[in-house]
Amino acid sequence: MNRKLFVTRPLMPPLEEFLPSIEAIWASGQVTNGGEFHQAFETGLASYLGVPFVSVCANGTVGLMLALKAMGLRGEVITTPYSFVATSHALLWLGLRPVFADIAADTFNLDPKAVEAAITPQTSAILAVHTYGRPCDAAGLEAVARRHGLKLVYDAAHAFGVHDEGGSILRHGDMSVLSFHGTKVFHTFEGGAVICPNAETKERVDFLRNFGFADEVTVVEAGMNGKMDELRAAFGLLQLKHVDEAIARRAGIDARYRLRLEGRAGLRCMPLSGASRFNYGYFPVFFEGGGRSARDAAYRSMRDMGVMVRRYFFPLISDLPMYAQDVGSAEDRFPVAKHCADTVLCLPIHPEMSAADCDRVVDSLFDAVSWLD
Ligand code: T4K
Repeated sequence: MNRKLFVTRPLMPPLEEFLPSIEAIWASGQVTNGGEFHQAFETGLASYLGVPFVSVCANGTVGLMLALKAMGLRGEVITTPYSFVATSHALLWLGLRPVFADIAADTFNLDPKAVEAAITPQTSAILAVHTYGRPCDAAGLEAVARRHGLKLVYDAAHAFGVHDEGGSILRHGDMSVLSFHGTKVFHTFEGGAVICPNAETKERVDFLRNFGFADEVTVVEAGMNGKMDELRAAFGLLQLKHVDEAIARRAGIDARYRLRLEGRAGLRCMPLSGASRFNYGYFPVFFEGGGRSARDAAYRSMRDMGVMVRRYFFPLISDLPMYAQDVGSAEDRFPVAKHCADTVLCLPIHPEMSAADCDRVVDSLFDAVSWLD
């Protein structure tokens, strides 16, 4: 069989560029708890992202938990069913109740009108996701949050480096959270970051990620161990030097896919994002002709050909038995999200891919859907 083409591959800078950092960590003996690399990574990241206050942490899920905890939320939080399960899990871990609302067809993200309709007296916040890195309708969500006195938190796990006309989309809302998992455009093997609006909030998050210690003898609240160690911080610093080139290569793959796929009957590419700077982290196509059965058949057949496509995000979180809220079917409650979950197929996209790899993916897709012609 042909070499497998994975949906993503981690960006790995030349090893020799990382070795001096490893040597420095060995020499210093400071492996975690806010060492030099940790400080330098937070500073470098804030500057790269164009945001004032960043707290790096163990992973995106922990970042969500830290942000939600720092906001002191209670009761219900409105969120999207069309996401990776970590978005809702973070709420459950904090004893918050996820209440799902539908997404908008043009953004794949929470529809402000649906959010407003889901508000109850128990609602304390909105947890929106910039799915596939596509910016949410920030103005719409902000207006709903303001009208109802709600906090607005963004799960920006996919949104590293994405800008709209006003700058980084991480500036929107009360807080945003990035994931630096190995499958992301920018990664530190595992890792994440909480984007804070001011120094006070960053200090709170920093306490929370270090057991709640304010100093050696003062514990201000029940924090956790959410820290990032020196090796990963050093790797993150190095990644910052390479990520722009990686994003440019991803943009090339995206463009090639579009060239070959646009106009193909039955298939719809995710529309271009409208972001002034995008990161090309995912390349979802939607099986508008044939629906779920056609999508699932293509999923199996492409994987049989070594093209390891994924169905991000199927099933809907609200369809998982542990999240079922027994108030009607997803088709009725979240028709847009349900349609996306049933028809989406994410094609491989990462900086190691060649034009020939890209063509192999498209050929395997056309082969899989030839019966749609
Ligand atoms: N919010 C959102 C919206 C998210 O998407 C995520 C994570 C989070 C929150 C939570 O952030 P973290 O706590 O993870 O920082 C992956 C990732 O594990 C997960 O981080 C990610 N979202 C989610 C969308 O995808 P899987 O189960 O699909 O990963 P896996 O291991 O099947 O990897 C996919 C492919 O990537 C593999 O087939 C090959 C390639 N790969 C993967 C890894 C881990 C490599 O080549 N090397 C690797 O080391 O979940």
